[in-house]
Amino acid sequence: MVDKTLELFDCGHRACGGCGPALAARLIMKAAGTDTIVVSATGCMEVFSTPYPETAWKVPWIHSLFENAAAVASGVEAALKKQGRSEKVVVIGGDGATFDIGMLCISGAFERGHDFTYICYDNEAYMNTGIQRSGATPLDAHTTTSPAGKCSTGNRRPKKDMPAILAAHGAPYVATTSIAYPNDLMQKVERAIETKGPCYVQIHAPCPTGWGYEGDRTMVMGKLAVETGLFVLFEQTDGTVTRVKKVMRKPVEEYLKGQKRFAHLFKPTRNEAEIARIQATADRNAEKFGIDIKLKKPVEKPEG
Ligand SMILES: Cc1ncc(C[n+]2csc(CCOP(=O)(O)OP(=O)(O)O)c2C)c(N)n1
Ligand code: SF4
Ligand SMILES: [Mg+2]
Repeated sequence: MVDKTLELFDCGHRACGGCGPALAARLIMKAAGTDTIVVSATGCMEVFSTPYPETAWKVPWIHSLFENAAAVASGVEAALKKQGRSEKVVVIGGDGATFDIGMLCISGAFERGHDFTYICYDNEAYMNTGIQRSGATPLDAHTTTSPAGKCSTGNRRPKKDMPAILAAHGAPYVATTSIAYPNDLMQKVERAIETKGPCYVQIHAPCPTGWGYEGDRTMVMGKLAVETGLFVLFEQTDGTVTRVKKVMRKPVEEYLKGQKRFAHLFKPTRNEAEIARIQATADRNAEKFGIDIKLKKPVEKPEG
């Protein structure tokens, strides 16, 4: 059992106030423990946590390129195996590193069956280089490469289903979680690390700077993504969904209207059609994973 009181991702890093990925790093390390080697892809987390010659990481940590963290981790894992060592390898990459540029290396590593845990902190765009869209950017979000304006309502494509892609590689454990549910996050990271073989955990990690909200609302944003059904928390073992977080669903509007990246859906006029498309995404998620809490109908008493 890992000692979760230890802070292996220390204070003093340079993330923005209210940074979801910074909280993700802290919780990941609480769950992973001291016997861990971290491989970190280029991105916000790597940049804000290791301004040379300082580091916030209290475990061995290696920086890979933007695109090859899974290949570097494969080599580290193979070397540890050869030396008969027991440290666990944890790869951490942003959504750009994971959904887009690192896909080839991730696919290869999962197919070869390396024993590591790949964690994607999903802040839904390339934040470190100025908020460009990625394969994880949701429908209609404004980014600098999917600008909303006269001719566009923002990002035209739905979010890529990365957990399904890695489950299709035969990953023994695939899970989604959120920084807004710290115990859920730590349990899933621990389970992934304990499971032999290549495992995947996707952490929804709101970014106040890229999404356009005040940093003290990060937990609220994380919770609303789950409560609206736009980000489903589930666990999948050997290809079968074994656990989902059920919710009393709220309309997607409650999540969208608090973020500047969706402001064009409400001003100067409400864009009912696009809000309905996003609601339909949440409805499909709810149907697919059965997340809706169904209240029992009150028993009608006979009159008289
Ligand atoms: C081959 C290559 N292309 C582009 C870059 C520039 N680059 C560095 S970080 C980054 C964005 C990272 O996005 P993501 O993985 O989502 O992490 P985030 O910054 O959002 O935390 C980019 C494009 C790079 N370092 N290497
Ligand atoms: S831009 Fe977003 S992800 Fe990057 S440090 Fe700031 S809050 Fe964190
Ligand atoms: Mg990102």
